[in-house]
Amino acid sequence: MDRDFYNKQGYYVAKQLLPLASIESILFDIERLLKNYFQHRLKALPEQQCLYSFLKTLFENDPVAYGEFVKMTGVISRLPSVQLLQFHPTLTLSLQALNIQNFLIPTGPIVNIFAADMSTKNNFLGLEAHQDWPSMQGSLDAVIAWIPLSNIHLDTNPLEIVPQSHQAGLLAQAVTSHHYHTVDHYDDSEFYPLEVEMGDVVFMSAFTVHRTGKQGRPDSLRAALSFRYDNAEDPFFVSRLYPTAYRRSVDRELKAEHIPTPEQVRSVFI
Ligand SMILES: O=C(O)CCC(=O)C(=O)O
Repeated sequence: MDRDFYNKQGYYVAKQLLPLASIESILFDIERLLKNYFQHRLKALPEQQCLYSFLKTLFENDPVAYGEFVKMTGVISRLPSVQLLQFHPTLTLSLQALNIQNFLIPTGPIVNIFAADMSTKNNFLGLEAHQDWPSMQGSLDAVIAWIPLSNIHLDTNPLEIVPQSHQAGLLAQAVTSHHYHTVDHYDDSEFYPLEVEMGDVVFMSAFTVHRTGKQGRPDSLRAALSFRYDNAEDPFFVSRLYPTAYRRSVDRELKAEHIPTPEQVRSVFI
């Protein structure tokens, strides 16, 4: 970790910080989730059994199921392998190098999966330029660890950041379809795309402006996780009693009527 670079530029790319086995086990778990859902919906499996092929076949054969899965990528953040990675020693040591000895987690991991040939005109799956701080509102030195789950090139929707943009502090943002985006602060030439490989970690300030690059080649898929950490020792954070913009809520409405039936419940206890 080069703390001076991070402080000045608002980001730092740590090469090969995480073991590939951890990333591979996450991919395996995501594929398993998708495979089960896929089989349930289409009653068959695609020829090639990989994340891209599950998603592409769903996209082409059952757009409703595809849309449901895309909306539900949050389920991935509930995987133990994903949750565990958040506390990997090399990540916590890097946080210490950024002067975060004790942290709080404002929200669970965020998952972003994009495939250029599965985006529609009205449905670019990536995120427009934004800062993460408004969706956290925690410590001033909050850190984002962005973790590629695939090798990401310039033409596979890379993460694009604006170096030094954290120094501008909180920028005006608009809210569109549940996401923030910064309004007209930077033009395209100021965004810097990051080419990264599995095992690399991009650390960035919660104030660093970033977005998903729109350059996506067909037949490719890129996936990434984003972990967020607040510094529990930041006086600005402590004095406000450790706030987070994320809310926990329980849906008290039953999601469907008349299920599960008593027979369905009994069937799992045979
Ligand atoms: O993965 C990406 O392209 C963008 C992720 C992002 O902006 C976020 O999680 O805040």
